[in-house]
Amino acid sequence: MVRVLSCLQPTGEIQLGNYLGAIRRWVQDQTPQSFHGVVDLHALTIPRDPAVLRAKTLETAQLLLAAGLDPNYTTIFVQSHVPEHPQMAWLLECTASLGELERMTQFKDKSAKTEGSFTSAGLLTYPTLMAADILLYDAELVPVGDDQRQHLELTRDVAQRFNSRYGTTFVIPRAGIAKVGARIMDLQEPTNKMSKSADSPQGTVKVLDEPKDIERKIKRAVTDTDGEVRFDPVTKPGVSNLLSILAATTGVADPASLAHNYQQYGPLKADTAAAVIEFLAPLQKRYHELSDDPGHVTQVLAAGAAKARTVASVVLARAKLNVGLLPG
Ligand code: ATP
Ligand code: LTN
Repeated sequence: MVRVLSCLQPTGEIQLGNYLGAIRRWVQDQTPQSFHGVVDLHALTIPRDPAVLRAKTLETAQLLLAAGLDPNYTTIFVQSHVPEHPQMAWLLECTASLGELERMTQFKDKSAKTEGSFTSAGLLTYPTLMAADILLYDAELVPVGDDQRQHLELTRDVAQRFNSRYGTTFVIPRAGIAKVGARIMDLQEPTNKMSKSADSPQGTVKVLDEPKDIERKIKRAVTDTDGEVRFDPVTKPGVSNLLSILAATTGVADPASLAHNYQQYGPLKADTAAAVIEFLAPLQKRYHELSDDPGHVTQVLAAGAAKARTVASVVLARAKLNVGLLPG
């Protein structure tokens, strides 16, 4: 059984891209070797309202349960409940180079957005905390969306460097990126990825959106003026995004193969909206059922943190010993 780990940030309401690119596959492939975290420490790279962060952390965990992660198999935990994460992150911060971290596109994009105001040091060191999340669990496979490819490469490089400096310590993980749905784009700006923290309410389908809102957002999605339905993400990003969403929500392996069913954009949008609504309905129903029992998720997270620590503490002890820290 392959050890799997992947996480998501409690930075907003989960959107369709998170679900199609990541969470759905966590659910399909879950085994007793699966670990999934709500990474609240990562969310602190930008100042947040404390009450909102706390609420979003719980809501995110609840959504993972509603999506079908079963705590009888999968370990679901909150990152800050497992103190091994920031400890390991320091060892990895001292293994990554400044240049490597400065070259991360996520750092460049996000620091450009905050330029002139406050840019936290955590935004730069974010990828070493992410590497700690992964390496602490001896994870072999990390199922993520396409935007995380570069962070996974960095994790591998840092793990290999640590192993060659201090002797074999870490398992070298690989990224698992979906063939369809790995990069869902914003409906209003289809050259940007859909993101839960972007300020684009009409371009983002939240997984808990009402059917009428989903329909409106998809029907108003930006396309182009040439009128031909064709899968070509470079010259026709909007139309290709709709075809990708339709393929991913109806279990079709090749979005290009759907294009010939449509002569106009209207029917493509209508079918895509219907497919998304149907696809999200079971998750929405379970989410509302779970909301009636908020104590349940708290219990799941307490048990998850305890289980996560049994694994993470062993790997952290191994890394501390190898790097030369005196056992306490
Ligand atoms: P933020 O906007 O705060 O950066 P996000 O919406 O990008 O958040 P994360 O919590 O950072 O989401 O990511 C959780 C998982 O969802 C990751 O594996 C990420 O690759 C995946 N993911 C995020 N956006 C998309 C998208 N548009 N298409 C496919 N996968 C995505
Ligand atoms: N950086 C990721 C979230 C994340 C993650 C991880 C993903 C933090 N730690 C460990 C996989 C494994 C993001 O921004 N989507």
